[in-house]
Amino acid sequence: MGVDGRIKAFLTPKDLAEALGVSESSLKRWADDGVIRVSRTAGGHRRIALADAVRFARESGLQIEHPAALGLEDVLPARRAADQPSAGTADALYAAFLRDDWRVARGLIVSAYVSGESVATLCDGAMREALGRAGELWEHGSDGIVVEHRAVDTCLQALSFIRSLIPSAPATAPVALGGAFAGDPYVLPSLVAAVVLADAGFRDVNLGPTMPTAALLSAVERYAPGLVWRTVSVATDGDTLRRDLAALLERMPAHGSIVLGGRGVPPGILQLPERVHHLGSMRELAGFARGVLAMRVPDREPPAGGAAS
Ligand code: B12
Repeated sequence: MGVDGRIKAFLTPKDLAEALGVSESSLKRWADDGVIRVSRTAGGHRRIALADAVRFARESGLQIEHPAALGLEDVLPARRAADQPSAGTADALYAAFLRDDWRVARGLIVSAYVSGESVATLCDGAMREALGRAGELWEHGSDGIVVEHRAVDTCLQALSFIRSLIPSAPATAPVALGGAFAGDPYVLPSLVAAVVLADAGFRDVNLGPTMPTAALLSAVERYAPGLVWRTVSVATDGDTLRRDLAALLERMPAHGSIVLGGRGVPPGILQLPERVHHLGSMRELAGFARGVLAMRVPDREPPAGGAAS
């Protein structure tokens, strides 16, 4: 993922205390009180998984002041004055895209997440806006296309890194799987949906861009998902879309839902089958996912073949 090998998968209480600028004794107390999840080494020393440390920072509102203590200095670099989000994260991100300062751009996205912003808000907001501005450059020449492609790659790196910071859902959690409509080359919407759903507590299976109906049906058989997402970023006619959704519904486990979204969904699409929901944003997806999980009676057995994250 372009991140060097110094990132620490497990931290000592001292590392985390230093990163957060708090005392080691406070940190050990929080660990012993169960506020931070810890494991013990064979010798009885406390160890904190990086994902649990980041979750604690997000939930407590404590800032990671010294990322180097976690080995994250490459991902959360010190920002230059011009990159401070005073002018707004979207402006700073767009400026970093323009000069292909991918470290700063990746740092802005990862920092916003680590500081407590949700993946959905980040993607519907700053990331979408900055990409939208980069997307207007292609008409003005080849350099614009270079900026756009580099910006997408930087977002992929940042999202993959954020995904690695999300603790794995338990084997009893339902699977969410999905991908983009056949012929749709856009990679980010499906990845964002996967990260949003992983963050909500699903086991995510992202099948990426241009996913034909037949292949998605095989995946539904294999993973028995509780939720399927379909991203549609290129103009697609309503009848083709409805046929795809009807075929998927036939193979879905009982009570499973399908969510549909993206700029290529025909405006005002009607007559969607029951259990198919057209959502307008990643924030709506996050809310829908939380609702599904809250209503769910937990499985006694993990679904067969569910090999997700
Ligand atoms: C990156 C990009 C590309 C890249 C994609 C690279 C890749 N492999 O992914 C490439 C180079 C392939 C590309 C090609 C083209 N592109 Co283009 N592209 C973009 C750009 C800059 C970003 C798109 C993106 O990934 N955004 C990030 C995602 C996460 O955001 P989003 O798509 O807006 O989705 C949000 C919501 O719709 C929703 N959502 C999306 N999916 C889903 C799914 C679910 C389930 C839910 C709940 C929500 C949801 O949540 C998201 C976050 O808020 C946009 C700019 C823009 N304003 O969108 C132009 C843009 C979409 N492209 C455009 C154009 C014109 C093209 C080309 C025709 C250019 C050309 N002449 O070659 C081709 C067409 C390709 C094709 N086959 O259709 C136009 C479309 C104009 C229009 N009215 O349709 C745009 C708007 C740029 C512009 N202003 O001109 N593009």
